[in-house]
Amino acid sequence: MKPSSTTEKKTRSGKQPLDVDAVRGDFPVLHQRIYDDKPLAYLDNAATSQKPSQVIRALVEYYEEYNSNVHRALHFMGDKATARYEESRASTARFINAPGVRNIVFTRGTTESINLVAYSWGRKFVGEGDEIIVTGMEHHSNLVPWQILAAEKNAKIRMASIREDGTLDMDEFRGMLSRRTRIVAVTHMSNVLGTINPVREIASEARSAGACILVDGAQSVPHFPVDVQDLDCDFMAFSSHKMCGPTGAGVLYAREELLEEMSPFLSGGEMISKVRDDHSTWAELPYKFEAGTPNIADVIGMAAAMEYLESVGLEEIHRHEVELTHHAIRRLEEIPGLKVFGRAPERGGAISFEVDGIHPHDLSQYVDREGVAIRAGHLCAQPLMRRLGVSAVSRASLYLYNRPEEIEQLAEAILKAGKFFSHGS
Ligand code: 7TS
Repeated sequence: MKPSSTTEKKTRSGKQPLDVDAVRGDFPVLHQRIYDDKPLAYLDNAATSQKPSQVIRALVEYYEEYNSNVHRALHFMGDKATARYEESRASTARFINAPGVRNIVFTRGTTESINLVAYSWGRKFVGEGDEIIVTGMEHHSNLVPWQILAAEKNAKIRMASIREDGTLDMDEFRGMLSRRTRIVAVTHMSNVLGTINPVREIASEARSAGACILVDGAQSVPHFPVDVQDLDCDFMAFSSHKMCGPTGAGVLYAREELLEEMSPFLSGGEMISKVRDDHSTWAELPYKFEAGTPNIADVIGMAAAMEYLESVGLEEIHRHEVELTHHAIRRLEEIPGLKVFGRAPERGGAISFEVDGIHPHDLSQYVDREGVAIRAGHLCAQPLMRRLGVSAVSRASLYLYNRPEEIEQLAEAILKAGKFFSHGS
């Protein structure tokens, strides 16, 4: 996918700051005004990101020019769809520096990728008395599949604690590792606290204990360079829609030897080699894990999104987000009665907070009327909410196209909400 001329300039510029105006030019949705002519400030990127024209065009092109099923049709459009679908796999492998395309399984997203591992790997390699280590900051999608597996196998979930500053208690985590540990399932970046976990170190500790490691990359892969070989992880799961791509597509990266040993997850067409009357054999990797007609258009759109992010520069995106996050935290903490959760030194742009006397749902509805989109709720992290001593939080989450003006719009809206709710009017 050809980057826009504006982003093309930035790619060559190395360590220059990200040209946010040029980036915003690529996102049609950001230019609208809502309610009473309020500029839209979209600060709900951890839930899902907006899509640039380059991605939207890739989807339209697929449907207008070569919509066909893949790996079967012996005609012009079928060949083109298959070629683009498989090029997308190569782009994905490059994006996370996987050894090759056999390591890349396309799924519907992070949730499906983790379920795939819990079913196909977990049901084979986790048994009675075995242990699965997770952390207290996991999204439900990296906890519930392990709970189901543990209940089925009489295995045990152990949850490593979060310290006061929002970082993982590494000493406790090390103490939990033992010969009974089968897998460590850890988020790379918390969708609540923004904490970036030391995944390379966790992987190396897990490996020394003879355990596997799965990294939930839903909030990391979209925001900074992730190299699965450098991290030395066994599994990495992430979603297209959080990285400027379409919904309904995602990735499971896995080591080849693990994929070889694992049983299929879904079965039927596409994933077989030979089908006899009473048994079947499986297709080569990664097709053994891609039963049925895949989400062709959205996988192609996801690869266009990766190419877009590469053209802007993942380092540049991360630097921009970290700077804006520090600015946002400083600005928000000037607001009386506002408390930000999480103080990890290594962090990204998911900023959760509470405001005295205002329920997070009321706050998010109020700031919405001021044009600001944030999220409120337990953020699919109920165990973490319990540890924070709250039932819900408000969260602003940032991405490459956000600007300080939007932080100001949020701060002003919260101040206005404070006055509104204290007067009870
Ligand atoms: N893991 C993390 C760390 C996440 O933040 C999310 C989604 C998921 C897994 C699940 O991803 P999915 O694409 O399969 O749904 N997080 C959020 C959020 O923070 N607000 O809405 C969705």
